[in-house]
Amino acid sequence: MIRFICSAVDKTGFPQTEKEIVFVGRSNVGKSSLINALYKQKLAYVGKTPGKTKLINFFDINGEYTAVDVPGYGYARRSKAEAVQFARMMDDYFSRKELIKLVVMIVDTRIGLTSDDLDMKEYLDLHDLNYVLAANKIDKLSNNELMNNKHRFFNGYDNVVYVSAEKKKNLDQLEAYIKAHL
Ligand SMILES: Nc1nc2c(ncn2[C@@H]2O[C@H](COP(=O)(O)OP(=O)(O)O)[C@@H](O)[C@H]2O)c(=O)[nH]1
Ligand SMILES: [Mg+2]
Repeated sequence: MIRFICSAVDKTGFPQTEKEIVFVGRSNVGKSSLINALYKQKLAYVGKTPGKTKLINFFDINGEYTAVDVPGYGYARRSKAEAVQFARMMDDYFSRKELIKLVVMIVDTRIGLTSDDLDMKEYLDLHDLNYVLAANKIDKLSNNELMNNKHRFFNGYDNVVYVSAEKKKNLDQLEAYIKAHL
């Protein structure tokens, strides 16, 4: 059974868990869609307004692990205060390092890693966190384009799964990757 545990804005609200798999990504990359597709239910809000979710959401996945949905990054924050609050929330969350088994970083297969994605990757490397790239929206590419983009954008990475949240493609590969890191 998959169950919503709670939402939190800071570490005072984080639940006690054992193993976490966290989903990160630029706003609009399809993070909510991917979470919903992977767990076959509407856990995350698929929205038209980028950056709407400002909470960290925790879900219990069959008692096996906790899936964590953190707010999207890389859109212009309304204010400095908002940006500072976001950074603090991320730092608070990622300080739970020993619980975090894998970070699923969702990127757009059509554009590869943007500078915001590279900042995120650097942050993960700095904190020594395991991550897998979920290169999403492959349904928007022809086979030939996909082959070219794999080569152009993802050549240096051995930890990539190419998926489509919308068409539910290769989600079993992502699931296997997650299971292997629990
Ligand atoms: N074609 C296509 N569209 C997608 C895919 N995943 C998400 N989208 C669309 O991209 C937009 C943003 O999706 P959402 O899940 O809200 O992204 P989030 O901001 O990262 O949570 C929505 O219009 C989705 O329908 C995908 O795999 N393929
Ligand atoms: Mg979302």
